[in-house]
Amino acid sequence: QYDLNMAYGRSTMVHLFEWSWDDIASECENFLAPYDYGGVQVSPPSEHYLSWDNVWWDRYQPVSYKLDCKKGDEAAFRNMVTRCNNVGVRIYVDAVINHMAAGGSTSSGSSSYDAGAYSFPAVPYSSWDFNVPNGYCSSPDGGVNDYGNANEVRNCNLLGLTDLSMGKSYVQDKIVEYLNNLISMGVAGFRVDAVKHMWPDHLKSIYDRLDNLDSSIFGFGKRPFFVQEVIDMGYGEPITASEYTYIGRVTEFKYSDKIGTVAKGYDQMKWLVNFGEDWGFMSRDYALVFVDNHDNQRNHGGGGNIVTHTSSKQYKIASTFMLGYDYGVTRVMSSFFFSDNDYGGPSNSPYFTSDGACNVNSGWVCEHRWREIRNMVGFRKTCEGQGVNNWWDNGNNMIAFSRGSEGFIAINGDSYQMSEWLQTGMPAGTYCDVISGDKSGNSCTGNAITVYSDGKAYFEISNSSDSPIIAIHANSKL
Ligand code: QV4
Ligand code: CA
Repeated sequence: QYDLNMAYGRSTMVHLFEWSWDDIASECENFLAPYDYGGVQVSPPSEHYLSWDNVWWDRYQPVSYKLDCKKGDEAAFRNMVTRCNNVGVRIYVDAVINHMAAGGSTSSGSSSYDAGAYSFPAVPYSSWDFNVPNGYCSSPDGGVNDYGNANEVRNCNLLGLTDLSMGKSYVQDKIVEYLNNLISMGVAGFRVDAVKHMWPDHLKSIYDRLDNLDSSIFGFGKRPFFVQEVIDMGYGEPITASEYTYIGRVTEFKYSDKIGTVAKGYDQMKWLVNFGEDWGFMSRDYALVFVDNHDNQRNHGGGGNIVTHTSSKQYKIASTFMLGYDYGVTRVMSSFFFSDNDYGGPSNSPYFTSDGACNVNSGWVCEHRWREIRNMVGFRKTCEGQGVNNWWDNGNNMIAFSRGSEGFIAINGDSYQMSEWLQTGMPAGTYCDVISGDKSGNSCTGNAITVYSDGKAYFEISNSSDSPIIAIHANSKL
């Protein structure tokens, strides 16, 4: 299912990576709803192996399907889903269903397990439910080593993680029970983890058996949304993203690599004129796109030219382009600061500065609160359904385009000042540039842009700005 089931006009989700359920509930109410975010991808809620040294990735090693993870228990999870839905913000659960834990003995809840013996009594799963002990994996050491062998990728243990026999109806029953339990609590859909490592027809039978979404929230007959994590960089592996697009959306990792390539200056911005299928990406109807994700921002999977919050100017160029342009479903990454790739993030809640950003001393980056990004989420909502028009570029790294006559954005990625009269396609009037400020009543806390009766406006963007972008839209008209 490809539709996000978001509230009217909303189309962007944010991944609040490693945020606690309580903090997400507050964020929905205080920030996401007022700034037009439509939903949140939350980290895996299932009970998991608990590392002693606070790594983030222990949550990708499930111990059971009880909702008892290190960022909150079931009561907190339910409370979050309800509070977010009440303000029109949807919850998408990161569903780790390909495997169970690789090792360890401590758990985030109270369940015991023995990964070495393929025993997870709290589900319950026993060794009969896994591929390796039953001879379905052909690699000598039971691991996924050869990405050129589709059987091995799907039937062996990814990173030593105990690989479930998803062809078994019992295993499918347990996964269906888990996902339906989440649906009954009001979640809107799923980010499905490690999809390359599962057979498309197994996933289809699971998806087909899921309940409709809660009709009191979503209306009648609504199906859960799926975005499936398949890292397909187009390098010729036998497993491709396209095998999964018939059952749900798929992460377009090439987008992340290419937008980073351009933002870093390794490719000219003028080529973004046809950013999408012409670049070898999947159809926009299936794609979920992002500038970076929790893995590729720390070299855990994917690779490519990735820009992150640590290069703020490049990151803002990439993010504002993504949110301004018309391709795919957009997901904003929200990170914590790290120097060690394994570090699991602050134990304290985020706290904020007077201008609404996260205080860097809190340890949380909160890219989703950066004015340039949050206001482009509003731009995207205003421009929903409008195509890209009035494209202009200087033959190099200055670009501009409109979304119908609802919005216009100009970006200066060159090393000299941009000073241009451009056709915006917008109705005449004075607009607030939502990159340099906010519309407040009838005034603008940033720069005002005048569109004349011929649709033209003057754009002056300094190359030395950390945010070399101007964006105006129908709802920023003064
Ligand atoms: C280690 C060795 C293995 C050995 C194993 C045996 O490296 O060779 O077989 O011990 O015990 C962690 C460690 C990893 C360790 C493993 C098992 O980093 O070194 O293996 O645990 O103990 C996240 C992290 C992983 C982490 C995993 C489980 O990124 O580092 O592994 O959680 O805790 C491919 C896939 C793609 C995947 C990507 C990372 O196609 O699907 O790799 N991405 C998703 C998630 C990702 C998550 C997983 C899948 C696994 O986005 O965050 O991995 O659920 O590209
Ligand atoms: Ca598998």
